[in-house]
Amino acid sequence: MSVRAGFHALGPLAAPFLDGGDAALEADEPLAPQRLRSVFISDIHLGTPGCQAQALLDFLKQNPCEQLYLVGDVIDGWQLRKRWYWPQAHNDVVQKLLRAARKGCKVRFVPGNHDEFARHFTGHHFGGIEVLREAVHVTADGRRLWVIHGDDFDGVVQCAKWLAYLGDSLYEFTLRLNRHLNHLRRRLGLPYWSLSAFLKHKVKKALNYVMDFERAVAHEARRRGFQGVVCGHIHRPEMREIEGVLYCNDGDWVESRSAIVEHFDGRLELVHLPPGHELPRARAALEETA
Ligand SMILES: [Mn+2]
Repeated sequence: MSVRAGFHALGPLAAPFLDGGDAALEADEPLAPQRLRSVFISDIHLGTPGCQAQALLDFLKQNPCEQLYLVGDVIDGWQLRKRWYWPQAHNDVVQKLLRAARKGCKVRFVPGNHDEFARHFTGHHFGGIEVLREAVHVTADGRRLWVIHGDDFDGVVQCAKWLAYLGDSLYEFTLRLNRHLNHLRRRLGLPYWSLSAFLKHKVKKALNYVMDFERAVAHEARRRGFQGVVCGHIHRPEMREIEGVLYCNDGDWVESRSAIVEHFDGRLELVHLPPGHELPRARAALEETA
């Protein structure tokens, strides 16, 4: 199946990718000088009312970069399948990303669980955007960062403590098992095992859960020989050292409006969109966006 045929098979989901030029956008946008070496963003959830597309457009406009990583859950295929929601601002985000790629920004897309349909296109390019199952980023000061969405850890986090006793090979096996289980669930028409729903029902345990997720991701990054990891998925922006590994979570564009950025000297920073941006009126469908 060709890539284009594959996209047609996706039906309306593929529409924004197949749209033509964005002449209107280009006309009033002079090319700004690059301020950053790299930008990492994730959990945008285009296709849901909770997505803060306009805020993201402002951020992208203010922060041109050489390398842009889209760390998953960019488009919320799960929600779009339930209910179609695609305002102009969401289209503008897609066009903005395509335009950045066309203008020489190296854009890499690591799909998450909400846009896992794109995982079928791993290794392909779309308008200059490369789709990868996971990525490795080398900072200007030579550090190797593992770039993943993070949903592979959903199934192991609860078991992380006793898995640590049982050794890494079993741990890795459980990671793979989680991938296959969710693949199977999709084929059976069952919803993805939702982390946010889980968090809401176990509020008291939520903080522990986040810490377990962070530890599990950092542990695996270190085991694989990386100096750091950039992920998303749990909508908790964070940058701190865990077990000697730099754990970076770029947050989301539903609530925290945050990103991980790399300056030209290799310095990494967690940034939030400054206040002064209107919150969207529609705050529904915030659930199931983890
Ligand atoms: Mn996710």
